[in-house]
Formats: sequence, C-alpha cells, structure tokens
Amino acid sequence: MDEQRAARGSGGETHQVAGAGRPSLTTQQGVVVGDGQNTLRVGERGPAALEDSHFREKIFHFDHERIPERVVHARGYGAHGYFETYESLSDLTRADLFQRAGERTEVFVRFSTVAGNKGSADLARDVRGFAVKFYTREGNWDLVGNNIPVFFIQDPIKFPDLVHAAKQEPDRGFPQAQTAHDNFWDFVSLMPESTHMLMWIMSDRAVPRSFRFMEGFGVHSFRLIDAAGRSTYVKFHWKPKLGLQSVLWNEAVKINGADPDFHRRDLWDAIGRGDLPEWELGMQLFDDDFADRFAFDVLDPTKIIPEEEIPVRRVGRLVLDRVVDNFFAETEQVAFCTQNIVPGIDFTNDPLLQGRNFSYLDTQLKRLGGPNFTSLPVNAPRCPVAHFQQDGHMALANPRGRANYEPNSWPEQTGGPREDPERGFVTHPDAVGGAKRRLRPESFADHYSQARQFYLSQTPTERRHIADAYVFELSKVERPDIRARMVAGLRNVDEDLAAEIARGLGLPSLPDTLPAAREPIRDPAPSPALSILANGPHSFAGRKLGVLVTDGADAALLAELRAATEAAGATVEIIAPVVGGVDVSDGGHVVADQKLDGAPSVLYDAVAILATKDAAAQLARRPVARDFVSDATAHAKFIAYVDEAAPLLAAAGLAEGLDDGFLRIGPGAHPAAAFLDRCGQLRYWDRLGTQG
Ligand code: HDE
Repeated sequence: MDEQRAARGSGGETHQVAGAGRPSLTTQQGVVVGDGQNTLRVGERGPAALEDSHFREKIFHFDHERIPERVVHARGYGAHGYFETYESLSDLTRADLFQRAGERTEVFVRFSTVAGNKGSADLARDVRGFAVKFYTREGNWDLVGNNIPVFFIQDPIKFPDLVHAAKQEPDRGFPQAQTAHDNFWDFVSLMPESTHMLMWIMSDRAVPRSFRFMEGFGVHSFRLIDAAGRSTYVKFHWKPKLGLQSVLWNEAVKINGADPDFHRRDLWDAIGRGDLPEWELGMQLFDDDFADRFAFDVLDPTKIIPEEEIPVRRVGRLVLDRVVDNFFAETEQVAFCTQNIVPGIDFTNDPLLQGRNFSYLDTQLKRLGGPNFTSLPVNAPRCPVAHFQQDGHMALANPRGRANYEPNSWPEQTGGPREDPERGFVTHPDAVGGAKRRLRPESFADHYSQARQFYLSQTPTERRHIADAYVFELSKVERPDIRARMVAGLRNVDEDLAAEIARGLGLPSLPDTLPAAREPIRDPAPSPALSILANGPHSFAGRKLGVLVTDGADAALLAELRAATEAAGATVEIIAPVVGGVDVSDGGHVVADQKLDGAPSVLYDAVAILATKDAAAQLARRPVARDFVSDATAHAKFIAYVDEAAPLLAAAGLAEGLDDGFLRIGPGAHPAAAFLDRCGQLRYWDRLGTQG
C-alpha cells in the first residue's frame, strides 16, 4: 500500500483516506474509488488512458453542472419558512390554508433582481422579485410577486421587448444589471404606459437595504372564491415587520464593490442568528361595485389601488426560519408558476397575468430540462399526488401497476385515481364575450395620473432621490433625443420634476410635452402609504452597527455599546486595522469581524469610532479610514465618536460644526444607549437637506 502511494504522488501532496467514520468515495455507479488524485496514465509521463471511467464520469458531470439561468430574475436567493393564518377567512375563500386560525403552511421564498445575470451584484437599481411557494394541504400555491406593485407594460406581448431593452445590449454584451443605457430608455420613452413603474424604479424602492426591509405585491387583481362559489377581488401585499428601508444610490454603487452578495448575506446571517425575517400578508378586498366606480381599471397592472381607498387587511404572517441546505437544489431548481393556484383562489383577466400563466410553465421546461421538475423536493407538493402522467426525462415518481389511463375498469385498488367534483378545483364561471380583436382597452389609457400621485406622495428627500436617479440614468444615455423624449413625457407627471431633470441633464430647452392619450388628473389625492420615509420604522432593530476600534480603545465603552445595540435588537460588527483584533484599554483582546480595508461604512446602518488619540492620528493618514468617516457622513448616517477620534474626524473634513447626527459618547459625554435611540431614525436626513 505504501509503495503504491509512493508511486502515485511524489509532490508531497496530502492523501486523505477513508476510515474512522469517514465514508469511502465512490463513483456515481457506487464503485469505491481507490485514487482520487491521479488520472490513469500509460507510463509515468505518458498519455491518459480512455478507460479511466472515474475520470470520464467526473469530468462529464462537471461539464454539465450549469443549467440555463432564468431569462429574467436570474440572480436570486431563497429560504424556507412557514405562513401562519391569523383567523379563518372561510367567509371569503375556501382555500384550505386560510380556514383555521393558527394554521401553519410550509413555504419556500425566492427573492431576486430582474435584469442582471446570475453573477451580478445585489444592489442593482431594479425591481426585486418576491416569489412565495405555499405547500398547502390542497396543493401548491405560488404567489409570484415583486417589491413594486405595478409593472412596465399592459400587454404580455411586449415582455420580450421590455426585457431585451433592459438587459445588456446585444452587440456589446453590456451594461449588465442596469437600466442606465440607451436601449432601455429608448424603449420606455416610447411606451408611456411604463411611466408609473418608472417612478417606482427611480425611487428608493429600487435600492432596498435588504430583502428583509422591503414590501411585496402580487401586482394583479386575483379572486378569492368561497365555498358557495362567491368571488371577492383581492390584491396581495407583503408588509415587512421591520419596516421599509433603502440605501442611497451612492451607497448602492459602493456596496456592489465591497460586497456584491450584500442582500443574500444579510438574509443568511439574519436567519443564522435567529433574527427571523417576517412579513404580514395583507389583502385589499373589493367587489364589482368598487371595480366599476374606481377611477382606473382593476385589471390594469400599471395601476395600484391606494391603501387609503381600500385598506390592507392583515391576514397572516410569513416567517423565514431556515436557510437552504444546498443553493442549487433549492434556490436554483425551484420552479414558480403563476398558474399554480389552489381551490379558493382564481385568476382575473388581467392581460399580463394571462400571459404569465403561459410563460412560467414553458420556461421551467427549458431551464430544468424536462417535464418532471415537480418531483424535485423543493417543487413537490407536500400533499398526496395521484395522476396518470408518466415517463419523460428523469422520471422519479413512477406509477405502479397496469392502469395508466382513465376511465378504466380495473378494480379500485389498482385502477388509480379519479376526479373529485366535491374537493376539486372549480374555475369561477366569469361571464365573458365579445369580438376577437387585438386592442388595448380604453380604460387602460391614463398613463400619468398615478405616476403623479406617487411622486406627490413622497417626502422632499425622496423626491430629490427620484430626480437624481433620472438624471443619473439619462446621463448614461448617449442619444440626446432619447433623453429629451423622456423629459417630454415626464412633463405630464410633474412640470417641476421635468424641469429639474432637464437642468440636471443640461438640456438646452424644455422639450414640448408629449401628447397624452388621456388628460392626467392634475390633483390626485396623495397616498402617504407610498412613501418609505414618512412611515417609520423608528427602530434600529434588525440593523447593523459598525464599530471601528483601535488598540487602546475604551473597553468599558465598547461593552456598553454592545449591550445597548443588542438591547435595540441590532447587531454589532467590530472593524479593526487588522482582523486579528486589538488590545483594548483594560488589557483584554477584542477579535475583529472585519479588517478596515474590507469593511467600508456603506456596509453598516450606523457607525461608531472608538480610538485613542495616537491611533486616530495614524488612521487619519489612511484614505480608507477617511473614506469610512466621510462616506458615513455623506450617506446621512448616525455616527458615534469619542473625543480622541478628533484627528480622524478632522482629516475627513469634519473639523468643526458636527451636526446632530454625530454623538460624542463615553465618560463625560452621552451614554451609548442615547446613540442607539437616535439610530432608530435610521438616517439623519437634515444633514443633506434636499441636496441628495
Ligand atoms: Fe415574471 N417571469 N413575467 N413577472 N417573474 C419569470 O419565470 C413573465 C412579471 C416574477 O424566483 C420567468 O421561472 C412574463 C410580473 C418573479 O424563480 C418567466 C411577464 C411579476 C420571477 C417570466 C412577467 C413577475 C419571475 C423567468 C409579463 C410581478 C422569479 C424565470 C407578462 C407580479 C421567480 C421563471 C423565481 C420569473 C415571465 C411579468 C414576477 C420568463 C411573460 C408583473 C418574482 O416565465
């Protein structure tokens, strides 16, 4: 044996062999592998032998590891959890998961960005997917939503055009994961129906701080159907327990460099430490009378129903409590399909929803390679499944016996399942009729009023961000006529906004207003629910404080800061000049979570600086330390500091006139808890005025 080993390797490599509880390595055929380090060769320095079945099998499998990525929503991250119903909704729906108070239904959730490829960065300016698979006792229900309640287009036939225009341009293969390029703005400026969605995309909603701090929406109107067959319209909402939070665009750009996996890491870490992300499921419920008198068409996916008109009733909560065991098996192979609904829920004729119902099944076939993807554990229903579908690639759930058709006259035990009119799915008998035509309903023609309502419902800070985002994106557009056309359309939304963008772009003059298909409503009632900043959350829970420490830092203050942060339900990360950590004032050693160069302040919701005077003077000479402070300042973050940190603050341009977003902590100054209190405001926007 030793001789053989010596013959195998002369490079001093480590051979780890099976034994002592470690299983033997095998091939896919179950044959135990004797040597996993060397291919079979003829002669010591000779050619490889084709009969090396282990090598051949291993490389073959590796060559086929990738499956086609999703054509949209390629970059995503999933987790398991449960949905808990608050109270029986049997007066509204016969859907089994809503029948019993306290009932828990297993779920799998996948969050995603839309435009970027699988390896793109998390903080792209983009809509986020929020797809939930409920494994109910009466089959799988997929609520495949987004974090924005409207969409770009009104007809599914435009989806390939939209996606082509948004993704990287076909000749050059870039830019990826961004809409800041000619093709996107060319297309949307020619599609006035996208105006409302664009307002959301240019707003802070498109750069969420993490998945945990964003809302979700089913977008379309759906139906709930009760046991008597009565239909109630419903729009689905997800409300994050921790409130909404977004980052500044300048932060997003920097986070993408510092940690392109910022969002998935955040979800993984939160679940890992038991800080379980939670959302409430909300329903806006309405009937035909409301639909008839509502100012817009409830089938138009470019419109919302303001919460002030139909309140959101909270009916249950979603808790994510388990990360995936294997990213590929679960997050990558999960197959959401909008047509997966259960008895008690039904579609409406929203044209986009109808188109989606075709697309999702089709795309799974391409992506997962065959029709049997429903047998994969992440896709398989948790309730009994019985049918006569058979064979195909990778058939795993094969029927037994002779009967593979029905009706048949084989005995009950072997004759297989039959339809069940009592328990089965019944389509709502919606009366429809009319000529077969290709047309856009007249009732979908108002493209600007709700865009205006959204804009007017934002705080001044948020409005500033919207204007800045338009200017940023359109400044990347090379063709001046596209920039001008976009501004011409925006004059229908808000003259001030259009003028501000025109100024930001340096347009020589304000272009003529684009003619509107229908005259927009000039004075829509604001909907306060549409603003992020106007709605709290006034809590630092679930957020992260970055504490920059140096040798000699005040040990007692650090302990106090940790305790106050934990009491606020937040987490601390220690950042030091070296990852090995620092020796603090009481002689103890504090291990760092991050080395300063790898932990810019954009990764934190607030920061604290605990340094000695000498160490602060040393840090002041390092650009990375100065950036740490000046970025936190520019991003309106709350900053705690000790007196001794003055040299670093001064080097970052903050010699005097610190605003109320800065708080001196430590002996003779504020207690750490006072700082955490302030952090509950999340950002000190006054520092920026409305200057972005
Ligand atoms: Fe999708 N969409 N979509 N979409 N969508 C896909 O299905 C499509 C739309 C959404 O995490 C694809 O499995 C069409 C609206 C999410 O796996 C594909 C139209 C909303 C996800 C597809 C839309 C969504 C997808 C690509 C216009 C919000 C990711 C991969 C008619 C309500 C699901 C896949 C996951 C994925 C088609 C518009 C949400 C090609 C044709 C509106 C969250 O089937």
